[in-house]
Amino acid sequence: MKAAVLYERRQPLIVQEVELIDPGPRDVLVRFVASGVCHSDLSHWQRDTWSPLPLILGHEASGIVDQVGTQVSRVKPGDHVIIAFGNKCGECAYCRRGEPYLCTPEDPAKNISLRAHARRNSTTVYGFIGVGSFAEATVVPESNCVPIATSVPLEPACLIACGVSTGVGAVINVAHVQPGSSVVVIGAGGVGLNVIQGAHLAGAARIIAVDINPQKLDLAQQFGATHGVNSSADDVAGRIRQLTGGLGADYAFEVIGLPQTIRQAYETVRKGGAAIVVGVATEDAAVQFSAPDLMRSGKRILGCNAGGVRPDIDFPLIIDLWQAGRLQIEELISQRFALDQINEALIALQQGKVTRGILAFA
Ligand code: CND
Ligand code: ZN
Repeated sequence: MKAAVLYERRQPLIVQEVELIDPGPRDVLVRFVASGVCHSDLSHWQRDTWSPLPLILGHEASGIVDQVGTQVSRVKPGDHVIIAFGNKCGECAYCRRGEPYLCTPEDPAKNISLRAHARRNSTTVYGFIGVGSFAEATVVPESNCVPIATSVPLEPACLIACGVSTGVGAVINVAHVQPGSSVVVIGAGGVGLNVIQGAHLAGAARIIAVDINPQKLDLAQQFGATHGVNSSADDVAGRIRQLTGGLGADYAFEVIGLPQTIRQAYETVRKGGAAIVVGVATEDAAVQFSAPDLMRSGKRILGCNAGGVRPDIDFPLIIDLWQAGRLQIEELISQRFALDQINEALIALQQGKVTRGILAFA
């Protein structure tokens, strides 16, 4: 199959033939229909991170089951699926307590980020968080496949695997945003817009988008933001205080991954409010808080890994909301690229030129 392989960080991905591993007894071979291009892919291209090389990036994907291992029972060839990224072993303490987004396989050899995904000649090629969707196909454990009805448009459904579920999940599962509350969303990109539509869905009265790109602030309003603050021109803290009756917001979501904007989220919430860290910062990033201020203010700082999403429960729920017209998903896609154009797609994301770009394989 054709795949875009990352050999050296910050250098162009190379689109070439690789050989996928054969599916094991509980694995599924899925042919991709679409893959979103998320900032996490861009970060693993640009930053020196934990992910092993050579690597096929891409983790936000939908497709059609092509082959199944001998012990697979939850899907069959021809089924439409959204692929959940990361480990979903079903057996560790976290999976057993219903927190699959924290899955930590007891046997490190079962970590799907580190297992062989494909081969080129004799070189092992890895698949990003087990998915590797900048390619024509993948092999994943059946527990990573969420089957969906054939009536659901499969191409936009790819965005449910990360951007939509992370954003909506951050609001519903992690922060538990209450009706009538005030919500700040710092970073109105592919994930941030889904925090905004999640907050709208949860009945937030004020949804204040903060971004340095005025076009993203316009988009934010289309997805439910009631106000926009251009942080390269406006006094963010002052403007948010003014919009929230002087107290600060009930919730502030950081959806960029920078220490200074994580700090800004903490500062913009009222006493007792919650700052939710969705953005992925560099591995060495640190943010300072005054310990007594944290204690006295009763503020909460919440980590948000994959939106606290349980794919088997939350993907179908998101599809129902989308089909009922309560979530916009097609509207997130501003540009389609072919696999050969993957480097252009990453650069368009880096330059802020897309709402969400997708690779379309059909
Ligand atoms: P995308 O690039 O689409 O959006 C980022 C937005 O932030 C853009 O609109 C930028 O204009 C804006 N921005 C950049 N710098 C600033 C700044 N200093 N102040 C204000 N706004 C700024 O990225 P994305 O939405 O795909 O991803 C956003 C983050 O979410 C990124 O860190 C990604 O790795 C992370 C993420 C986390 C998770 C999770 O599980 N927690 C899942 N997926 C992605
Ligand atoms: Zn992502």
